[in-house]
Amino acid sequence: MRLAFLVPVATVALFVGSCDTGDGAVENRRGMSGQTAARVEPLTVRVVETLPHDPTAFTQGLEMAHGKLYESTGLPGRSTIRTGRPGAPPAQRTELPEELFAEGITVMGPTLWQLTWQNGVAIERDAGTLEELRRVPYEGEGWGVCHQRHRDRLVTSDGTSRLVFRDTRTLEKRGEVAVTARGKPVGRLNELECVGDIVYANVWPTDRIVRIDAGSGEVTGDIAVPALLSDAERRHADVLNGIAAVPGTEQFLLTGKWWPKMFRVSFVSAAAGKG
Ligand SMILES: [Ca+2]
Repeated sequence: MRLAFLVPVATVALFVGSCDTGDGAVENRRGMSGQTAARVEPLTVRVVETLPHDPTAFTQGLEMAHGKLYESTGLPGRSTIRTGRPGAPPAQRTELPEELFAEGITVMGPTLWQLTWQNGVAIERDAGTLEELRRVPYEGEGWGVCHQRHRDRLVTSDGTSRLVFRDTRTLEKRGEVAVTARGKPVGRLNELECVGDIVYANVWPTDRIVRIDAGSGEVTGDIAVPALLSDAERRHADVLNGIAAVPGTEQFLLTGKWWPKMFRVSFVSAAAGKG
């Protein structure tokens, strides 16, 4: 179901539009729980730099660490882990066994975790050599993962509207939070990025990224990513999926599955983006 899912731009626009009140100004209101839902800030992206990206990479995980970009790609027989300078051909690259469908990644200092979609395992690797160190059983589907270093836990997604917190060594579940925007569940959370207590999540299969308060699960920002690829580029590409914070900045790298480009962007208020 996640393969080659091409969404016409108009469909995406309708999907995103249905999540908003129309004019971008979202009022507080009571959610299904009866509690006052938090305000959701409408955001867009400002492109700072356009970089090349491997159009054969079915991007499932993207993260910067050790001054390098780490990327995980999926599909059976085509799954890889690669690292290098952003925009340059990978300096290192490792293929996964044909039966594994790779998903999200996160770097934890000297090691990294790479999830698999439905193979029931997560792979721990040496972050320097990308060599596989061990496999750990993983219950359910693996989609996105990121590391909240200051809380010593992993945050994972599984295509639902929940984020699961896990032990950084065993991957055992330690808790979870339901993700809601204005009191309503936000499902299909995919690639993740941890920035302090904020978790950014791509919403599959849309051009939407949500900014989530990981403590409450409330969406505090809704990023409607505009069409970054030309119509011709988009015809050969799949969905937006890949968000990596650029350390020391407030910028992010964004790309997608089979996208020929990657973009260094800032998230800005949707009102400012129109100016
Ligand atoms: Ca990421």
